[in-house]
Amino acid sequence: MLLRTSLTSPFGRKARMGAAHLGLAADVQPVNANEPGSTLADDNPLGKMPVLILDDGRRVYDSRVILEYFDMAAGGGRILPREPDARIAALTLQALGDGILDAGVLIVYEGRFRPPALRHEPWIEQQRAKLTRGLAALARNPPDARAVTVGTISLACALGYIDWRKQTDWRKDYPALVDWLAGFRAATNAFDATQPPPE
Ligand SMILES: N[C@@H](CCC(=O)N[C@@H](CS)C(=O)NCC(=O)O)C(=O)O
Repeated sequence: MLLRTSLTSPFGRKARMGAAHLGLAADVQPVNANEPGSTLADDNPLGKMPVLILDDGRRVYDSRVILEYFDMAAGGGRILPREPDARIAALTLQALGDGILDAGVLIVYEGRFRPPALRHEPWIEQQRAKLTRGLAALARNPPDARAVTVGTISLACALGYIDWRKQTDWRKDYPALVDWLAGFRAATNAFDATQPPPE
């Protein structure tokens, strides 16, 4: 299988982390998201990474569906619990982690793609508020760090991305999440195995 993603994409990291945790990393070869002569939109009309390209040519996106695919490939019930309450909790946590990431990515894109004269600070603040409200809610009630699920994978990717982009000093503001990440890294080597390369 090919995983079309940059190594710095936090959503791509979700997929890489899932593969690493499930022992599938050797079967999943990351390929550059933006190869010359072929755009991401050839594989995903939304033009977003990651895209998983199966051996039979099928394209699987987005990161949530890729994680579900990996879970099935690894026998099922591994990172996507089968028990209904645990499953909904994991999926809801994933939605929160992904939403924090969406807000963080949109803040970056505001600076990258919008001319300075057109930047709208209140809109950036609105995204930042989603990010900090999300982290604050998680710090008040941290999930079980030992349960490696689509939800905790997404949260770990969100914390790693905010570390990299320095969008908020979450280590100072939310010490419960520092402990949480230490617990998650003790539960799986997938976080350390998927660190993005230095820029
Ligand atoms: N919901 C998607 C989000 C993917 C996403 O936003 N990826 C970013 C890179 S981190 C991207 O490809 N952005 C390009 C764009 O939005 O045009 C997923 O979970 O895979």
